Amino acid sequence: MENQLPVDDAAIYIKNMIQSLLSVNKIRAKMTLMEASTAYQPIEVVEKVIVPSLEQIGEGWTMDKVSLSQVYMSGKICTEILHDIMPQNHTIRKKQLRIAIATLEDFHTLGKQIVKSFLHSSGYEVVDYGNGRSAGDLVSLTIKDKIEVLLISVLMLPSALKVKEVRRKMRENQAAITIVVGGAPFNFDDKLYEEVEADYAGRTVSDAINIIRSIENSRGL
Ligand code: B12
Repeated sequence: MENQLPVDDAAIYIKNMIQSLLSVNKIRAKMTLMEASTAYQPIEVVEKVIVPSLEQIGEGWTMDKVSLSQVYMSGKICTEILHDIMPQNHTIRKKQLRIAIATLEDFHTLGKQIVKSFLHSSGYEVVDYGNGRSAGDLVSLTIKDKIEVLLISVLMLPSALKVKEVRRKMRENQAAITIVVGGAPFNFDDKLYEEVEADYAGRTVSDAINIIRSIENSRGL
């Protein structure tokens, strides 16, 4: 009888993805994601392959095993090939909240791009305020555009702490906008979102979608 060990597909895809990204091989990275797409739903490809691969590359960088240019190219390649795994069909919901997304004093853009793309494919229109925005900018834009839910993506702790400034400026302007945060600092510390006075924190794309649905439900939409 053959004695085959169960193969952990995700681990194989991650290994291939990391090798492709570190050798700046966009075609191989794309092929790895396409292969993973035959086994997983698009959201799972993100959570089980893209995010862990980049996390390991980030760890490699902190241990001096990976250069910053490799980190940069890895993020760039993932951003470029993301489109290929995204579901293309979507219908725009008729009644919906006015939602915006941005990175706050932070230029890690991929998480924001992914959350926006998946919300879009779930039928939500999301205004994109771009990257590296200041607290003041975000507050004036959300007030001007009558935004009801502001999604903030940050990957660095100093940026995460700036969310408190967004809340303070909103309060000064009597703006009752729901703030949803996500990104590594909030995953490391599950009380941080309360400290910075956000309303919700999500760890994944699925969390982002579920949070929006629950805000909609609470408002009878
Ligand atoms: C790629 C990368 C870069 C690229 C970014 C390219 C780009 N266009 O995005 C480049 C090279 C530019 C870069 C630069 C820097 N980086 Co960098 N980078 C990374 C790395 C390796 C991957 C990040 C990533 O794209 N992950 C994949 C995405 C999909 O995951 P994600 O953003 O977490 O998003 C998921 C969830 O968090 C969630 N989510 C995200 N946002 C939101 C929002 C909401 C509302 C919700 C609900 C959910 C949600 O959904 C997403 C999908 O699951 C991380 C390592 C890591 N552990 O994350 C380091 C990392 C974030 N970088 C780090 C650092 C220090 C830097 C630099 C300061 C380095 C330097 N000396 O210059 C600069 C700072 C740049 C700046 N001012 O913003 C540190 C941060 C440490 C800290 N705690 O502060 C990390 C953790 C690396 C490390 N291990 O030390 N980086």
